[in-house]
Amino acid sequence: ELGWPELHRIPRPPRRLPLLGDVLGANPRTPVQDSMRLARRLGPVFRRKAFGREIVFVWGAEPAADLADESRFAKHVGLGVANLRPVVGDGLFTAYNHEPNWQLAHDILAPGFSRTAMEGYHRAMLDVAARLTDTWDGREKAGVAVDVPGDMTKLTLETIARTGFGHDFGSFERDRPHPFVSAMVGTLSHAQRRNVLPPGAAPLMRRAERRNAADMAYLNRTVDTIVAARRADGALRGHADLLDRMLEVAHPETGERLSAENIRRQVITFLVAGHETTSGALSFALHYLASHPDVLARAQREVDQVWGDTGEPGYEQVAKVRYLRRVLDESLRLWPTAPAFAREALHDTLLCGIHPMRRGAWALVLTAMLHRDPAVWGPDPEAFDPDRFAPKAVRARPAQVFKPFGTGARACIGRQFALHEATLVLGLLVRRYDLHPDPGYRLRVTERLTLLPQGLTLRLSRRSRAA
Ligand code: MNH
Repeated sequence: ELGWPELHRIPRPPRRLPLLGDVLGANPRTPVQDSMRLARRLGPVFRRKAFGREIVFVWGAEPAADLADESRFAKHVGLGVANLRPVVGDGLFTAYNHEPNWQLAHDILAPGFSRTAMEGYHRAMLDVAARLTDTWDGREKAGVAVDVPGDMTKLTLETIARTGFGHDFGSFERDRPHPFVSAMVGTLSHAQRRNVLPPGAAPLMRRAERRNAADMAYLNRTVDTIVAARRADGALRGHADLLDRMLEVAHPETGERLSAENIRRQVITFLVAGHETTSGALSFALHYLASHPDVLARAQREVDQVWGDTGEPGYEQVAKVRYLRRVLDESLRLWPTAPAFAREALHDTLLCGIHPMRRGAWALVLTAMLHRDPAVWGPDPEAFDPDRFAPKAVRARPAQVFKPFGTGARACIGRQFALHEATLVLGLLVRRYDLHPDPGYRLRVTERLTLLPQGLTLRLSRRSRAA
């Protein structure tokens, strides 16, 4: 039993063949987009046999708001998240709510995302962005298109590595992704495949499992090197970065510290969680800017005005490009790059007063559809329109309908970090370049637990202003 005593009342797709069930017609590479198609047919609460088992999906604004009630629901660690446990165990993202290392690490690391801490990362973020614009200047001069998701991944990996751990992967000096990225992508895709395949398929996966073990070993080795270098270096940084906090800071009340094993898990967690989703967010935003010249022009006017034509924007100036922030929000509305999160009942309860759930029963919130509920976003939710995030429009909407960073105590700890980094980089890019899409490009979305615009390339031209 799934803990949903009246599951039969929840709509599901019509059965096709007795054996294949709902699996037929589902593409294992695109579980999220397949679920989005089904959502449109089946309504705000539905179920499907998706990942080798029956899952309840929720995307209507009302049931999603209900699941955000922290007195009745909490994060559920399942599916893709649970499949990452062999790599990151009780690291912050994958810890079960009851595991003591969650609260311990949360309390120790949260100050690493305070305003003061963020101000301290600004310089390093500018330096990494300058490596990107150096690279893009070269492409522009050569008249070559840029690989947007590839370059955004380099940028965000270098940013989290540098600001969090004082480490340089040298991504911009490489033609191919750093082996750390390949190993990470390998483990993420593997986790997704394990979701999609029925349990009986395990023997077919033996080679893939071996590969995955090698990828995991590589991730661990990389992290051990980073930690060893910091320990050897010995210089105190005054808790200026995440690694320093992990190694030096004791819990303010209990005096407890993170174990060496847990630090390893946290470093991988932050290197992975800290770059893949932000890279996607930047890539989708660049896609929408390039394909909406009026939006791009307005963002350029704003950045020129608020930051000036040249010079580096200060920390304070980043939050002031309000329109550009709306562009980012609107991109995250349409393609929340962490496309779903799971919620479980803390005790027996009714979802929306009608669907009984037993304690432990869970549902998957399909964020990309929550962000398209016509009852909230109007008759044309597919239209890209940053003005949906103008203050007046936001005030007119109910709470709990925009959830790209999840919800509650287990929501994204890196939210401000991601927003600062992404707004800064988008501002620097639109100030410097006009963006020209490939006229033949149609947005297609790759899924590997996170979302990315597949094969997005752009041509650049330097704007005439000096910037
Ligand atoms: Mn992030 C949790 C989305 C950037 C580190 N992140 C989450 C969750 C979502 C999410 C959704 C909640 C998942 C769940 O409920 O199961 N995160 C994003 C998006 C971006 C992002 C869309 C960028 C855009 N995240 C970042 C960055 C970092 C980071 C940057 C680190 C620097 N995120 C985390 C961690 C968690 C998390 C750590 C787990 C927090 C917890 O459970 O306490």
